[in-house]
Amino acid sequence: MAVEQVDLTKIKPYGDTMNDGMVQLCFTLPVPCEEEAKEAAKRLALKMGLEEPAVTDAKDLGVGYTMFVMYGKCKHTVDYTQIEVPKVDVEIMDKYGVEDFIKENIKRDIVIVGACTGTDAHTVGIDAVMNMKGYAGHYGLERYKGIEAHNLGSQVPNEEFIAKAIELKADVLLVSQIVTQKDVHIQNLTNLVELLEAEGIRDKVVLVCGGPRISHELAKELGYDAGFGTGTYADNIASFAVNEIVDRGLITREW
Ligand code: B12
Repeated sequence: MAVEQVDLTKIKPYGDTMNDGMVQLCFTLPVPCEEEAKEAAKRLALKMGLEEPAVTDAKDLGVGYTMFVMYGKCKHTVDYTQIEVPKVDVEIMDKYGVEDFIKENIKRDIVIVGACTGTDAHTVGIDAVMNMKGYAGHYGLERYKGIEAHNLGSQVPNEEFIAKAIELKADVLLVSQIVTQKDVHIQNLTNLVELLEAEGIRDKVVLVCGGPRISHELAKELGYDAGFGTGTYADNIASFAVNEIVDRGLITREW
């Protein structure tokens, strides 16, 4: 079978055949589950740019709401060759590489303090990158020689987080934000930067945030040194942090 050539200047979703544009989409409408609701869902999908929209599932949510699963053909394309995404630009080292780097270039233990802050109760993400056992075969920061890692858990108010960072003389602060409803993560992340600035310690720490809706671009916009999304391992964070400590001349702690 001949492999079809992809035109990277005009990519669209692939379902069964190249460029068929097939997508699956899920949304809820605030109307009871009846034929008119299905028709409304189709019209909405058409307005979104889906051709031949089909309702493949409509579930009555019981309180005058209906959830739809739709199929349709996307008529739009994207020029892949024009896409540039800002990413953390550092060579990723594994645990042993980071440990050697610390020994050779920093020559002291570094202190990393992490938490899921604000009202956010999701501990799994910060645990995955910090806990001894790690995540998906990658050990967490607690296991690294040369790193003193403190995981404060979840729902940690920014003030408490900063107080702990000062007490422990942290080199690196890790902030996890999972819930993004009504942009609560933006407000919380911004508030932390303001508080760090008010304490006069923003420039003395490496400040990193992460979570499934965090990108490096967003993190930079909010005043962080780096941001990481899904699929992050301790390796990524540690590689960035130790390089940043050296590049910014933070080897000798100033506080
Ligand atoms: C488990 C879970 C819960 C558990 C959390 C238990 C716990 N101890 O953590 C409980 C039941 C408490 C919960 C509650 C809620 N949840 Co919840 N939850 C989930 C769920 C199913 C899994 C999250 C998870 O553990 N992922 C696994 C980890 C490993 O992935 P991760 O968090 O992305 O972390 C990785 C990266 O993002 C990154 N990373 C994460 N943190 C950091 C930090 C740094 C510094 C760095 C560098 C990297 C990094 O590295 C990690 C490893 O690769 C998700 C849905 C889903 N499937 O993702 C919903 C989800 C996150 N929850 C959601 C919601 C809405 C809620 C509630 C508001 C529901 C409600 N109405 O009550 C509450 C909020 C409570 C609160 N105050 O925070 C939404 C969030 C939507 C949004 N974007 O805002 C999700 C996406 C579900 C959904 N589709 O609606 N939840």
